[in-house]
Amino acid sequence: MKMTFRWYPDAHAVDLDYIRQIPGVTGIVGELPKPVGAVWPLDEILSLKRRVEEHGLALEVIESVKVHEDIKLGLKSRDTYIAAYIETLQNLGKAGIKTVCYDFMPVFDWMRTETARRLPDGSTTLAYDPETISRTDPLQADFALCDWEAVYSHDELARMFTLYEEVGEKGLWKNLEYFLKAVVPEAEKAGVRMAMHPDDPCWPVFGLPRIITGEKNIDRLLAIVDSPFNALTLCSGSLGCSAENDLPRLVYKYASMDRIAFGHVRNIKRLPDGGFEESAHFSRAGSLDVVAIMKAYHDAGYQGFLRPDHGRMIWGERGGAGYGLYDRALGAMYLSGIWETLEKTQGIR
Ligand code: DNO
Repeated sequence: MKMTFRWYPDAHAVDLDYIRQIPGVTGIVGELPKPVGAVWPLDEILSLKRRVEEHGLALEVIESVKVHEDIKLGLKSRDTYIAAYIETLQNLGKAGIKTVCYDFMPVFDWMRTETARRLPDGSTTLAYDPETISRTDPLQADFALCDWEAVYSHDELARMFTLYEEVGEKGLWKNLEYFLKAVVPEAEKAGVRMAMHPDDPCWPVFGLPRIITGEKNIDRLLAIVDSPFNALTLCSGSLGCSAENDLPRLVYKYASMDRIAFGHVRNIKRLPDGGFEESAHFSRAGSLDVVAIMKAYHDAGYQGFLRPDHGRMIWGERGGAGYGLYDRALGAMYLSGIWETLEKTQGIR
């Protein structure tokens, strides 16, 4: 297992030198702030890599290369965007990047209704309230409610909602298959593992289809192209929104098959109304058994990348929702501590 940390090169950027001071973290999960669908030029990738390396860290994973909506919708223009995607993967491969995280969620990426819910200990966290979602019209929404980039105009959004109605779940699977069959063989040649991030939360939101939601569908995804280059970013918090997803079992199953290239490990607290809030990584703080999840990675002999996931805002820190330094650093230490314990107590009775 190689411990990494997500870093955004933007206004909320956490200082790379601070990340380097977190024991056990050696790698950065980075990205270029490019418009969706644009080719990432090799020189810009190389300069990002250099910037990270100048701080004593390695650029290990790219999170993420977003998939253009026309690909997910299966529009004619998709072939142009697929060609651009492949070119980006080739450039990443040339720069020595081995893993790319991506997702196939229509329109929105991860969705929350609050970015600063106060917890009893005074920290604030991200939360999802199903009632807020059910009374929100996404076309009229106050987008501050949702943590996604409001990159679309009202008219574009309305158009996409209509198109997705026609596409439905069935069409989305077909479009995913088309994408993977075109991209995975090229990713393989470029030496880059495609690591699909599950839908977050793992159910349809605002009536838009979502398909990477649990074991049956993950099996189906992996069968589309049966290759270690068609792999997963196994995100415990996203799949953990549903109690039906038994995380330690899923981690063990897919890691043993060598189909996890990247792991996001965090905890969430499922609430009785079907919503959830993001808790500290510590098992007792939420609904997931983080020790059992780490043990599953360990017992399956996991060699890939792992990162702590969203953090709460603690100690008065201000920063990008879920992506401050302090609580994620605590998460990294907690995960590394569990890992070290697993390593050192192997065989000890
Ligand atoms: C949220 C992240 C996601 C992830 C994308 C991958 O915190 O895990 O935004 O990066 O879904 O494309």
